[in-house]
Amino acid sequence: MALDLITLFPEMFTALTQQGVVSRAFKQGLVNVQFWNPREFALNANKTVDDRPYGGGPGMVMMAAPLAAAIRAACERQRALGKKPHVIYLSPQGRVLTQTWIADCLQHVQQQSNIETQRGLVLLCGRYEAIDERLFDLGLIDEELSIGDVVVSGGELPAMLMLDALLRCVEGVLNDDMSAQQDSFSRAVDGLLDCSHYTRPEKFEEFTVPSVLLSGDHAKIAVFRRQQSLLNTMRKRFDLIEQARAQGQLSVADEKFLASQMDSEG
Ligand code: 4GY
Repeated sequence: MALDLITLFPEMFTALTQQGVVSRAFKQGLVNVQFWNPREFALNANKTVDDRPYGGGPGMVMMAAPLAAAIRAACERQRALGKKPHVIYLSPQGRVLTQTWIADCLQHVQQQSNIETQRGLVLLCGRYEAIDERLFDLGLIDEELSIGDVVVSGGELPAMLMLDALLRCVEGVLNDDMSAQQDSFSRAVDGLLDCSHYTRPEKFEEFTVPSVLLSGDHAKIAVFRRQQSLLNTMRKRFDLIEQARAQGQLSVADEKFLASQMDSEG
């Protein structure tokens, strides 16, 4: 996988590349990563990358020229690696990131059927108030992506969040390659929340582990976990129940269980 990161703060990414499970993707060389600092593409002696907004108002705007040059250099490297560059700008104005987006993105970057169209990611991390609008006009940005309806001070944390979600889905990155597929929001659980989890001891303070989990009956355990998953989702994120239902992902048994719980919980 080829990755280019355009950022004024490349050191921030050590949180991703040097610690935790996802760092393995970098340490094992599964990701060919290159950082581009817009400052190195600044045209003047002071290495200026920001300026005051036309029309007045607070804050600064990232200048078009250094960013355009950085994006073009990153895309050139991607092409040299045989990838089709896909430039993503992280901003609150983008489409909101979902696990479905991650799964689709993974398909594009790992695509083997037509290697010519295998995507390489170029992530543009903004700072200050905004980037100059003409970067969009030039067609340099393929996709605008948001981590949610919240504003942070730069695109680095959103980019790291996106990369963490993406790279943990890559084969060989997690210890147990099942865990990436089974947790909350993955397609393997039909868009429902995860079930509850327990580990030793069997009794903690006044609470014991549900006995079915100690039974060794794997079919029974699967039913129990599915029901816990439905219950969790019903209580915490009812919108996801409705979404799963609309997509035909709830079985007759699921609906029966939900109806029984709705009766008892009101
Ligand atoms: N939310 N999702 C987000 C953000 C802040 C560009 C500098 C978000 O992705 N990015 O809040 N980014 C950036 C936006 C200018 C501040």
